[in-house]
Amino acid sequence: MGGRLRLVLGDQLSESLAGLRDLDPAADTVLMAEVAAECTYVRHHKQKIALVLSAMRHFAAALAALGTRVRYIRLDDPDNTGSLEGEVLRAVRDLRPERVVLTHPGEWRLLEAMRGWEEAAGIPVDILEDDRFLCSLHEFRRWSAGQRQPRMEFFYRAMRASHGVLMEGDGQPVGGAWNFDRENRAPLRRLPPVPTRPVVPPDSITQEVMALVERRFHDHFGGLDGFGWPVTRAQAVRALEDFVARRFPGFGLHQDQMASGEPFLFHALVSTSLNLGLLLPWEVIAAAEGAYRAGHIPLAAAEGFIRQVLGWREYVRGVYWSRMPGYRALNALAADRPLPGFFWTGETRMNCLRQVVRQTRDHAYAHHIQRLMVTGNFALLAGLEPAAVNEWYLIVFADAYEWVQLPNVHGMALHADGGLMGSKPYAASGAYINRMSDYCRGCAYDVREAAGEGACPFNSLYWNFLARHRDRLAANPRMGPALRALDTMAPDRLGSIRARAAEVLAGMEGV
Ligand code: FAD
Ligand code: DLZ
Ligand code: SF4
Repeated sequence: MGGRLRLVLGDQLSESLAGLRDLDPAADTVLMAEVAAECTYVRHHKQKIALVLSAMRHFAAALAALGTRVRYIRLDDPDNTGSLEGEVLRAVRDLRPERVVLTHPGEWRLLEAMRGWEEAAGIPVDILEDDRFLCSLHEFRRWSAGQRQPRMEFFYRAMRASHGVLMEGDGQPVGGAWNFDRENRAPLRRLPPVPTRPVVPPDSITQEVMALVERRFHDHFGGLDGFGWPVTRAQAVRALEDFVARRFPGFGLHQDQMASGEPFLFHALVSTSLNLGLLLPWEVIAAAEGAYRAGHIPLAAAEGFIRQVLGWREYVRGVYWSRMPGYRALNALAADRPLPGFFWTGETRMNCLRQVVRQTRDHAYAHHIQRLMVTGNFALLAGLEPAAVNEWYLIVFADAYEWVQLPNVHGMALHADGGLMGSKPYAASGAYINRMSDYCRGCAYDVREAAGEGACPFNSLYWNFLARHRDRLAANPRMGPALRALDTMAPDRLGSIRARAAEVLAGMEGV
């Protein structure tokens, strides 16, 4: 054939993708391949596999409708080799292209594999930069090299200024401050009616994929009932519009809250579409800034949301690519306990964990504070082994890819990087969960108690965590108030709390 073979991965579904630019429809072929290796390198939630494969099929059909030649390999094609490398080599053999064009993948394991493809294929393989982000990896490295500690807040301010987002003409942030987070931390009191989540009814392509997933991956975590993620760009754009119109006004105030039976609250539900490439981050940021400037939402809501997309999302990607592969192996707190079974079953008397695990099983979704302060906080306090916790997070969420999952879990939630990302561990007792949710009201444990059989496990584990890591944490001025509270506790009291923690840890499967 000559021309170029252009591989598009399952999370590279953007028409503007670097690897699709300057495409010659007469000579080039786009390769997209559903392969067992990508569906099973961890045992992804069924909804994640269905989402990726359905979105891939829709994207391939849209490309073909534009006149692009697409070689689409289905999972159940009898000749499917089972791996991306196998499919690239098979296509090179069949089509004899001059070169292979790839766009930088989102996971380190795949980039490592791709580096060997040139030799295996015997033709040049170009790996192009993935420029669907606002900060290139090169820019991130340059920025972080100039920082004593590469903290997100300073990165975010630099991004606001350089991209002119929520800025006044004189170079000052709109509203006179960079951060309005205080206004976004209201405790849960009375919840106003929550607008329903927009569900995209599965079309025939999605239904076919769902049946395939049930057949091939029936023993993977989670269920497919109620699958409603956008699988095309048009659906993703509509879902973003729906968020801006109906849920954005409540986003800021309720951002950190958790409520039984309300898995989605006022959240945007755009991470699956952003991470697949159906939406691009600057579109989402422009929609948020536009809603504020039109007077539709308060500044605190717009700023809080933009900080997540322009700040956190870009920052964690920079951390991932500048620190891998060593990052994943760090274990600063020497955590080594196995993951308890209730992370999969939800069978625990701790109502907060039961609610979050069950909603994750049903929807492949939990919002930020549930991920950080319920499952993440428990894993931190109980000293669960980072590798097992990371794998759980990569499996259970529909939006999980290692570039975004790993820094959030390893760095933010587990503090396994020793404080590179978070200035202090996000360790909290049951009091935090009680303030931000209604979970404790329906719990078998007493959130006011730290010692004794019926005491909330988060409380004893919290004090035990502080005592266990006291020397390390003492070096951190932000831990001062918590450590002072620990130090002024009567020794008997601390002894009975730590005895309760030991009981919880010893019988963790039954807590
Ligand atoms: P909203 O709350 O409405 O936020 C809007 C958008 O901001 C999100 O869609 C997302 O793109 C971005 N965002 C918000 N926080 C972060 C963050 N910390 N890092 C990166 N982007 C952010 N996000 C993922 O996309 N994939 C993951 O695998 C993932 N794992 C996480 C694990 C832990 C322990 C924690 C604390 C956070 C994790 N996040 C992850 C970030 C965040 O929880 C999700 O992006 C968010 O819950 C997705 O739901 P939403 O679209 O309704 O987000
Ligand atoms: C997540 C995923 C799944 C489940 N399946 C495929 C697939 O069959 N083919 C493919 O090209 N990509 C898939 N993906 C997305 C990749 O795993 C993703 O591109 C890498 O993890 C890099 O982010
Ligand atoms: Fe969770 Fe403790 Fe509250 Fe129960 S009492 S819901 S375990 S924080």
